[in-house]
Formats: sequence, structure tokens, C-alpha cells
Amino acid sequence: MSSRAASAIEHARRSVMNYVGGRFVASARRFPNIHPVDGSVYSDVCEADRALVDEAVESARRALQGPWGRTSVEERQRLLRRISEIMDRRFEDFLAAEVADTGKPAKLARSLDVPRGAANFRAFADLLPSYPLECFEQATEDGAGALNYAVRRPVGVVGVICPWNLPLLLLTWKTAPALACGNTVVAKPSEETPGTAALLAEVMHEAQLPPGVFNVINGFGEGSAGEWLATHPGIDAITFTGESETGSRIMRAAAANVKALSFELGGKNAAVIFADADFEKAVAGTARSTFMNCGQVCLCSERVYVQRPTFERFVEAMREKAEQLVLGRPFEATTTTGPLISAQHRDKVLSYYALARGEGAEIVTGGGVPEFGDERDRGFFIEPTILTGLANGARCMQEEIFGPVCHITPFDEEEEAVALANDSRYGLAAALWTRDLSRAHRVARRLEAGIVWVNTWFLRDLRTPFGGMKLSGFGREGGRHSLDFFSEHTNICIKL
Ligand code: NAD
Ligand code: 6OD
Repeated sequence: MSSRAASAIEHARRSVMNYVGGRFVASARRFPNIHPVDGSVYSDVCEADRALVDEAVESARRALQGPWGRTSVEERQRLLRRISEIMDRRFEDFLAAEVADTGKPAKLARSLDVPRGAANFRAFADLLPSYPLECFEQATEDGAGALNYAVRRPVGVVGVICPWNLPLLLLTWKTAPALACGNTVVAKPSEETPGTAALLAEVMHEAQLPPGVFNVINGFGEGSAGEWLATHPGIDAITFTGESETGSRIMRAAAANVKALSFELGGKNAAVIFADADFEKAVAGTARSTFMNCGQVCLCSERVYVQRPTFERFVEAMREKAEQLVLGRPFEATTTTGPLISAQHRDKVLSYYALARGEGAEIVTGGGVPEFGDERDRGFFIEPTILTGLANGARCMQEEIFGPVCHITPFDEEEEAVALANDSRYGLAAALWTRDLSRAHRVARRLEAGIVWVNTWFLRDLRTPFGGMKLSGFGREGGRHSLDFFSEHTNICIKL
């Protein structure tokens, strides 16, 4: 290990502090940050009490009313670029913290989470100057007309509440456009993964963001920092990514103060593989969309529908892929798959493996917990699993499991595939594998999902709308959709 990597790991082991009003704030009350690879306590986390949450919201409000609220697009653009440059420079620190928090393979964090963290700031810096003003000429009875144009201002103090699966990627995905639009932010990372948020606070500090513009408070959901933020009368908007049920609770909590909400919630995503698809690419793509990050990506395919002529061969090829995965330590070159995030989450996924058996599924491979005979046995590893034989109405086919598991179902006709894929209360993402261009267009627009990938998966252009329908949330983030959410629009109508 290089000395840079070793010092990054040392850095990640320090106590995780809150960041409020431009100061790093410790607290007497602490909770442990557990490393999912071996269950050890990696660091301790300073928990924010209610008074500190209040202070964070107040300092965000003060910052909004100060010079920050009057910064120009160019100044904010410069600042976002500076943040991304510091993140690039501290790449190894972010990598160490992301890996310590989640146990994911370093290879994955190196190619996805850490570069996306910095890219999110660059993307919104690039977008800002070309964000157009809406303008309409209107005819009037006197013939002189009127001109309408909409100006924008920040929404205000934004609460950013994030989950644990892609902690850095999602925190920056929300924070970058919020700051781009001139808002101030109070962020609450997941209690499971506080490390990269603390580092982002260090980056903001070094970038000389005015005190109070970006704050981080650590804690839990109910009866803790999450709930206090969601119910806080000083918060103007909340952007939340997490479970659908939590979203529904936050929605109720936010109703009292009529806050603007943007929700990216759970998924039970379908992959539809037609017999004409490039078989090898479809198998590799579906293995990736099922097992990436140990299945802990909201976009992962948990329901796979395969056209009958290739069904048996596809199941067998997926079994081989699952069995080739190497469950291991994050920095080992051969590791493809890390553990689940926590003992509690593993219990949940295992309860679905048991339920699948009870519902009459065939376990093609996996279904249990691996044994290593070393420290990993104290971690939260679980076997990648493939199921067949369930009806679409089974609970394992309808409820989000969020682990390295998919169920594979055969279908005969296109119409049937569309009906099966849409038979879900969720509507986040879908993957479609076919070489028939007409079918690709036809089926893609009929799938009830906010994002449809054709012959690929999780290929992201940050200008595009991202979000879900049904239980998967509402509102879209990405490109101008984020800029719209994080802006208050005032239409000015001038009678000519
Ligand atoms: P979670 O809903 O349990 O927690 C998310 C965050 O909300 C955490 O910071 C938590 O402390 C906080 N929280 C919990 N209860 C709260 C409350 N009552 N008030 C305010 N805050 C509260 O989600 P998770 O387990 O961390 O993440 C996994 C879930 O996130 C999965 O369902 C997954 O599909 C979803 N997810 C969705 C997307 C998307 O883009 N649609 C992306 C990533 C993850
Ligand atoms: O890529 C993104 O912008 C994004 N929001 C990904 C979310 C993945 C969910 O786990």
C-alpha cells in the first residue's frame, strides 16, 4: 500500500464531526461507524442533538441572507469548479472513507463513486450559464401585447437527506445543484456512512465557502437529526433519497410547513431480455445490473424476464456469473463483491431468501451466508443468489430486497413482457435487451419507469432527468430538472 493510501485510511479513522456554521463540531454523544467487511468499529461519529440541528438551520439562513445570497452565476461556477478540483486532489481520502463506510470494492469506488462526486460539481458548474430564462410574448386586446419572463432565486435552506448505498455520489448529486442555484444546505448523511460527508465538509472549508452555506449534521432518522431536519420550520425544501416508506414519513412531516420535496425512492426494477438480444452482452449486463455494489443500487434489476427460447441458457449463464463473483476485502485486486452494509440489512435480505423458499422458489445458486474462516466471518457478506419459479404476485417479486439477488421468469410475447414488467408498485428503472430497434423504441416507452436503459445499464448523462414514478418517488433530478427544483421562479408580466 502506498504511503498516500495509508495516510488516507488513517484520516478516515478519525472521529467524524458535524460541520455547522463553518466550524467542525464534536459532541459528547457518539455512535460507532462499523466497517461492514469485518464488523469492527472503524471510527466514532459525533451525533448532533436538536440544538445543533437548529444551529445548522439558523446558520444556513444567515448565510443565505448574507453575501452568499447575492453571488453571481460566475462566482458560484468558479466555486463549484474549485470544489471539484479539491475533491480530485483528495481522491485517495474519499476512496478510503467510502470503502471504510461501505466495504465496497475499492475498484468500484475508484471508477464510480469518487469520480462521480467531483463530476457532479463540474456538471452543474458547466450547466449554470446556459440555464435559459423562460420568456413568452403574449397578445392582448389592445394590440400592444405583453411580455412574460420568469426570473429565478434560490429556494432557500435545503435539507439534503441521503442513504448509505452510494453516499458520496448521492450527497454531491444533490448538494452541487443546490449550491449552483445559490441555496444553502444542511445535509444529513446516513448514520451508516458518515465518512465522505465529513470529508466534503473539509473540502468546502478549504474552498472557503462562506460559513453556514454548507452544513453537515450526523444522526439517525426517527427521533434524531433526520426527523428534526424534516420537521424544521426553517427548512424550505427537502431532497431525499432512500426507502419509499421513509419518504412517505418525511412527506407527512414536511406537510405541516408545506416544504418543496424531491424524492428518489426504492425500486423493484425489471430487466427484459428478448431472444434476439446479443446473448453474451445481455448476460454480462444483467449480471452487472443484479450484483453491482452487492445489489445495493436502487437501479439494480431484481426481476429479470427472459424470452422463452433463451430462458434455460440464460439462467445457466447467470448462475455461472454469480458463482464467479469473488467476495472479498475491498483492496484485494480479485474482489468483485463486498458485504452488505450492516448485520440488520443482511438479516432483512436473508429473510427474503427464506421467504422465497417458503413461496416455492427454486434457488438456482446462493441463498446463504459464505464462510471464510477469517475476520470476514464477522462482516456482513451474503451469497449472490438467483431464483426462479415464483409467480409475479409473490412477495419476493413485489417487495424491494436490496441485495445481490434476482428472480428470472420466462415470457413468450412482447405484450406479456410489458405487462409483467409493469406489474409493480415501483417504477424507477428498467433495462431492455434487444437488437430490434423498433421493438426497443416501442417497448421502452411503454415501461412504467422513470429511466429505461436499452442494451446497457446505469449509463449516466448528468443532463438527463433522473427519478421514478409510483412508489419510486416524484420529481426529477439531473440537468435543468435539478436547477428547476432548487430555484424559486417568479413570472414577471409586463404590459407593453
Ligand atoms: P432509509 O430510508 O432507511 O434512510 C435514508 C436516510 O433517511 C438516512 O439518512 C436516514 O437516517 C434518514 N431517515 C430515516 N428515517 C427518517 C425520518 N423519519 N425522517 C427523516 N430522515 C429519516 O434508506 P437506506 O436504507 O439508507 O437506503 C436504501 C434505500 O434507498 C433503498 O430503498 C433504495 O432503493 C433507496 N435508494 C433510492 C435511490 C433512488 O435514486 N431512487 C438511490 C439510492 C437508494
Ligand atoms: O446516478 C445518479 O445520479 C443517481 N442518482 C444514482 C442513484 C442510484 C441509486 O442507488
